[in-house]
Amino acid sequence: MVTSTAFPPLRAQDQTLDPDANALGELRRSDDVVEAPAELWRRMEEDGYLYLPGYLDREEVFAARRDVMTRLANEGLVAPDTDPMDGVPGPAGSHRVLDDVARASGLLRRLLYSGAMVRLYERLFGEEVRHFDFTWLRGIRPGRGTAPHGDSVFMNRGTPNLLTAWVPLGDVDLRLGGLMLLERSNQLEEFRRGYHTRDVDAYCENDEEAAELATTGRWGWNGVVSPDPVQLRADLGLRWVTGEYRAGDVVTFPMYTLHASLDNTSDRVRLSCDLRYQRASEPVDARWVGASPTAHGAASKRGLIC
Ligand SMILES: O=C(O)CCC(=O)C(=O)O
Repeated sequence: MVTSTAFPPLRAQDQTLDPDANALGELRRSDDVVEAPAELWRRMEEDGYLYLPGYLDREEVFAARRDVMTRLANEGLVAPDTDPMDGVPGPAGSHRVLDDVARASGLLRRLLYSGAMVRLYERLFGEEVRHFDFTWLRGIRPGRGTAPHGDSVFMNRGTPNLLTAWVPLGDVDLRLGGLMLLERSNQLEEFRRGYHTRDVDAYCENDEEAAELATTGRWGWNGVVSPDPVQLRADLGLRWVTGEYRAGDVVTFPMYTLHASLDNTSDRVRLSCDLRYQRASEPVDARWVGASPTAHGAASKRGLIC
């Protein structure tokens, strides 16, 4: 076995990732071609993602981090009597997505939705762009990271040409645990025809739980492609790719790339956000736009005859 020497043992969903060089690798950087959209698209299609280290201004990222962490300290998600920049976990154990905090932070909104970020997506799409108004701001406490999934199943009611940006709000080392992607999984045709056509907010009208699924925010299915990142990778014969991220890095990928995150094996909160850009001229998934997006709430549920 040729072991990937770049990494110590890495954990995801409480499992140790296979360290074989055919199973685990480092992200390919594309900061060298960031001004060249044709080459960016070629790599995005080939690898399933673009990794742009140092794309954003580090000081602007840290300013947004301080603002957000201070707000999290007020909520008890970060320990109140510590330097909020350290991200020491507080007494509130919630894992909720912090869209309301993102909305309240002008510094974060400016970082994500103006300047260099907008320029990146205008360059990629070659025309005017828009973003979802919902921001998946995450304060991941020590423990499991995010389970493997594609973004399609959460946001496939608009254009298929949707891009996610994953932005670490601070340096995210391998213990804090950042994004991992299944390289080339965007190319899996059988997933396009199956998994990626599903919708976490759809339910079968003849399901015995239909009334509950229609009227509450409860999900019939959580969108996870597999709870087991080791088996999933082995079944597909692809590689997980990941790395140590620094404030200023951006990873962007289509909604067909399967991804997850490493477990947080540190004693700190990992702060990051994921957000979405698309062409302004293309249809948008109504769940994620407006002053109060309906998100996965009752108003977003769709009954199907199945
Ligand atoms: O940051 C994470 O843990 C998950 C990120 C993610 O799922 C995404 O960017 O779509």
